Amino acid sequence: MVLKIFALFLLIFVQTSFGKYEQYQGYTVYGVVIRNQDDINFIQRLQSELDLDIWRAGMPGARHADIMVGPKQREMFVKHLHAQGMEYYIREGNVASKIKNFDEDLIKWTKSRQNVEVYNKYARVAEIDAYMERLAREYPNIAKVVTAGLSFEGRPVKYLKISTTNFEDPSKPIYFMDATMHAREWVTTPVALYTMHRLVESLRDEDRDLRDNVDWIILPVYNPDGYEYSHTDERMWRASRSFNPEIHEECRGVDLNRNFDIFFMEINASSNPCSSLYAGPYPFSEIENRHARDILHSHLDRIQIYLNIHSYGSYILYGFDNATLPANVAQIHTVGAAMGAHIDGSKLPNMYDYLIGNSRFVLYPASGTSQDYAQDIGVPFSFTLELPDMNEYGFLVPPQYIPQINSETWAGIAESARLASIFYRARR
Ligand SMILES: *[C@@H]1O[C@H](CO)[C@@H](O)[C@H](O)[C@H]1NC(C)=O
Ligand SMILES: CC(=O)N[C@H]1CO[C@H](CO)[C@@H](O)[C@@H]1O
Repeated sequence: MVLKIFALFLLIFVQTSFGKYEQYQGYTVYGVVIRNQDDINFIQRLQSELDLDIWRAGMPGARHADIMVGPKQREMFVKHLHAQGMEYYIREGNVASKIKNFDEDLIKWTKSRQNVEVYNKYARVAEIDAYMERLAREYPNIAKVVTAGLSFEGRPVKYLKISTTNFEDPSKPIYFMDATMHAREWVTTPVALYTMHRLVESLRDEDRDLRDNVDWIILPVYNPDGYEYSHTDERMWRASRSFNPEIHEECRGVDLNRNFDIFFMEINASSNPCSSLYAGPYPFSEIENRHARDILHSHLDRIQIYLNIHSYGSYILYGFDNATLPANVAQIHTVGAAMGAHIDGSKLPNMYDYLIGNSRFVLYPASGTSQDYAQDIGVPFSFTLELPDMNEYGFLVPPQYIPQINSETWAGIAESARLASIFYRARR
């Protein structure tokens, strides 16, 4: 009997772990050389036609596109590329084994080390929340945990407020950053946690101005449902996990970065509930986005920078996606370029330089993004930050690189906070 139950457990275990990789069996990641804007538009059209998963959009002369293609779409995909005369190569022959290797290496790495700090690994939501609670307990005069509300599946969405003056000094600008809006972009959360660490636990003398003169709102896991799901079930999950059987009986989730109330569904988002770019039934249908909207609006008079952290591609992007530049674009570009230069100044050799510019022209047009929404409602500096993939790992950045990405990105964040503070004081 006991043996039977054990065998059953084993069977279930084998089946679920098998299934976890099986869903990516036969999936390939293609590198595609992007020559010009026509190529970008062409890829965008292919994406909606074949429902491709674009990992990186690419940029003429600077970045190839990375596109994940399923076994059923492969033939059509390659045929279209040939017809367009585009050059391509296979970047990842088998996504299933790539993810399996990543998981196995991660387990080995975790076992071989003890007490890895929460900001130096891919921690789960419970451990991340516990870290913020600990900071608030140990540093009650500067750190406070706030629960914005619940996620669709009922997880608390928590963020940390950092202030030496209890958020009561109007002469200070607020820096609002969030991470892991897209579930699979795991490497973004450590950057948010490391920022807390540097400001609260391990402040250096040269950074004292950042804690004394700026208030911080740091939301490390924007989309906890999707993030947990990408750990347990589907590593390449991107969207939220909301479910409405009246819209679709099976497909779940909305692309949170297409669901804000700006240019909603105007520019190349999807109305197909099964697409990973589904914009949702209406703007702000997603509760996680309503939380971020509430944070933005309740501190709008003082939020000077909004930083929406993604992975990957090494880009710093700003609005608007309708091809109109914000009125203060010169200042925005100055801050973005300084951030990029500071990151570049501390990155590893042979890594891409950051590219800085308007999101539509540098990357691709998208509607309903939080970056555009924040800019439009009056946040002076609203950026999308795309972290590096260390040149070849895509979303599967090995944890060994987390400390490097944390420290180089912190250099950029610190600089952007300083510059934005100067502009904030000048505005008053
Ligand atoms: C683009 O959007 C911005 C922000 O809402 C707006 O100010 C601008 O007029 C729009 N441009 C066009 C061409 O519609
Ligand atoms: C820039 C871009 O890709 N635009 C596309 C958006 O979708 C329409 C309709 O599918 C295309 O015609 C555009 O080329």
